[in-house]
Amino acid sequence: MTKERLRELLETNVHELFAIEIDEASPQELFQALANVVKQMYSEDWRQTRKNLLLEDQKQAYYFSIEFLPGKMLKSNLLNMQLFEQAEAVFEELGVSLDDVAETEKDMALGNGGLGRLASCFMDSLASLGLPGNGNGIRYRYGLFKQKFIDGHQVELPDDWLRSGNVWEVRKESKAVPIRFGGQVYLVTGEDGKLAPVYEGGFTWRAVPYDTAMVGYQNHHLNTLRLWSVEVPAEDEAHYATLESRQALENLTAVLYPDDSNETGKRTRLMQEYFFVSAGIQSIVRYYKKLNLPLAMMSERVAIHINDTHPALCVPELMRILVDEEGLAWEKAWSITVKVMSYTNHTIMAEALEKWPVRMIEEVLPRMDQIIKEIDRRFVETMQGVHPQALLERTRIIIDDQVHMAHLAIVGSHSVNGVAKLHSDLLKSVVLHDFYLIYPARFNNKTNGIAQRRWLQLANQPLAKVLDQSIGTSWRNDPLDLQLLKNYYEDETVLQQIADAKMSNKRALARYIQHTTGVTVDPTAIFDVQIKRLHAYKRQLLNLMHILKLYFEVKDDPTATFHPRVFIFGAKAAPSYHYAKSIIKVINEVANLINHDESINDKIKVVFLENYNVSLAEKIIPAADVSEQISLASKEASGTSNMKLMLNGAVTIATLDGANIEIRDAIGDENIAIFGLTEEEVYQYYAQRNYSAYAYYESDPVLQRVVNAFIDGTIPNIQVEGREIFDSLLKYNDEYFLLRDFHAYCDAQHRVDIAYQDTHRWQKISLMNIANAGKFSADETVRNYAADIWQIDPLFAHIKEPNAASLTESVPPLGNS
Ligand code: 26Q
Repeated sequence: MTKERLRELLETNVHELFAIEIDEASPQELFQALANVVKQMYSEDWRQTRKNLLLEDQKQAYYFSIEFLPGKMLKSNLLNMQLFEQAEAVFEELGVSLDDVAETEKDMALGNGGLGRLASCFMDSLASLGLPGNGNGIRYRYGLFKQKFIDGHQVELPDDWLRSGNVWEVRKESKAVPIRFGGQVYLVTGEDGKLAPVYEGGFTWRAVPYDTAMVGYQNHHLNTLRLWSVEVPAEDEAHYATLESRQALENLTAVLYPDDSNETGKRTRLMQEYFFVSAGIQSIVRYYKKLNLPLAMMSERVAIHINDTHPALCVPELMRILVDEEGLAWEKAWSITVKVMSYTNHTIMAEALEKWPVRMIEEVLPRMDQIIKEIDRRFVETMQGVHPQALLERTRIIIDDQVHMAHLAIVGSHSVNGVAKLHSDLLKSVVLHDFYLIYPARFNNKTNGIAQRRWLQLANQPLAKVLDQSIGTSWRNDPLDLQLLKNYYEDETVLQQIADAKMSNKRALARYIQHTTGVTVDPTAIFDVQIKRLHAYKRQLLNLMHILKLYFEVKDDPTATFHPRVFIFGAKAAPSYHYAKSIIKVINEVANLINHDESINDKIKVVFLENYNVSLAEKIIPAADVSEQISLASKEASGTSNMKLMLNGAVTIATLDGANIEIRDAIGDENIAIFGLTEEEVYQYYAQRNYSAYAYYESDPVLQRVVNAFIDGTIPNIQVEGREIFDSLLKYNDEYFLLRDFHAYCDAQHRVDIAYQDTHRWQKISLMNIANAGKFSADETVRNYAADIWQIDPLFAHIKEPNAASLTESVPPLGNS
């Protein structure tokens, strides 16, 4: 595609869409028009990929996730379709920048954080590896709330992301399916002697899919992300004549639940879970039946992945379809189900483990209730005598009138994985130990990874250019080739070029900070970044306590010699998470205090950027010098911002938690600042119950001054929040061991400061981080899921020259074969 041709297509689209001249088009209109061109251009490949999958009899994976967080898609699609440079050139002619045009796209923010973003990184990798793998989720009318700060407090505003339409999606009216809720179910014996369910009452809503193409990286392979939206059933319009009845229906897919840690037990949430699970499974079974293969072979064509427990109803729903609708015997259906399903656990935090009251499931999903009870009964029955009764009482699915969704997912899957080595080990030894005794072979690890294309090629073009010029461009296809950068460990020119790229990114972020917050920051200061959801266990408060310590140091001695730092936070708190919101308020007030204190002389700046999301991450990460990964050891399942920041040359300060451990192993102790309690030490405290926060407080005057600052008036406007934090640390004995780790943390921060002041040394550490980040590519992770769990192959893997692009021409149209 030449620049000229692209411009022609763009002009035609501007004319057709808006009836104006191209030079009259606003960036927003240019975005719409270009996205349209892109869509027209990939539609042929998209269709062809689907045909080829059928022709090649390929097994496909379906990733069921209640969250997807793709962010903006224009640049990624341009890159993957080899149109990026041409688009840049066309816009240059028009006197606008591609960045300004791309910026007008709304973020698709249908997720809370790590879990949703991981799902989208996996979608990117699946397509880029040419693997047949599709997403299945919910098309929320409103994405994750937009965060504003008013007087330092978090305020939530709706994210009306669909207001001006969504160019990427295609509504598939003809693929709609009915979803049944409520009422009663009786089993009656039919003429064939089989039990069949008879439904009474209840209501049936319609699930309509919206498909979005997931474009592979320069390989003409396109998968589908299918998101379901609720609608009034066509034949039932009359029943939904009133505003109220329509409202109730529309509420189902209206909002994403904004809590990423607390099991809230909300009816609508349960209905959402069933809604996208049932719709997805119905559409998979419908597709499978078109293949004219026996149902018993389903696991040779279909792999269904349960991303955390939210889609765990996949297990009973597939059973329902196989038994009730397809007439299979229970045992046969069960054997198929277990072979098809696999499950990933993303958390060990007890409060995030989903449980639903049996009563609620009975009422909302009566047939699911019966099937879950039968699964539970048979589980206990088959294990009786094989395993101790006490073990079965702990592992069964229904305990104390609650359905344990993780238990359902594990019993119904052939694979259970954690998301980093430590996390997977803890699943086996602690959290799911009982299940490990029953099903040791099911347990495995798949360490998370990130989309290197989005997080380096697109987000950090200055660095990408340096890499191209030094190690060549092979890293763009194979992230492991970033290793080649090690050859430049002593190369002053390359080291300086990397540092220059960082500086230009820091300048850009400094402008953004100035523009959005009014705070002036100096790009020669250390940019110290903590970006993630606000959670007590992630310990943003520990970061703040170190900031206060530095503040007092400068107050006491204006000649303090540490290098100036800008502390940058990005974090949303769940609207119902009171304590997390208090921490936001206090960080904002500390920022106010320090940023306006002239005696600090710009040695410290604190910036809390509003509305952290994928697009903001793309601005912050390339500009980061220091990456804060300071969760209490054992609590962060993996973390993924740790990987993104490393890939962009930031130096990590970290506890030995989640994937930080594997990052340390990859780069060596000399290139990371590790501190704090280990997971074993944390568990020892739990066992011995001998932690006393007060003892640390009492014996350490520096710590005392920092902790007192929350209640002694040092920080203005935080009477209530300051007291809450103070009490959490002392009265409630500091659940996440901040006081215990405080000194070690400050010491690690000091080591970082010393290293930074030795510019040459810092540059080398930064280079080593980039060079070793390839290991954490989602491509690698997805390859492992594909090989070990899903058993899927790339399209055309069996053909020697895997060039799908040239092959597509010679494939006969469907129906001719
Ligand atoms: C559960 C029940 C009811 C309502 C909400 C929830 C809920 C929703 C979202 C529970 C958890 C989540 C999200 C969890 C999550 O994002 N976990 C993160 O997953 C990342 C990808 O594996 C890891 O890197 C992070 O360590 C982990 O915290």
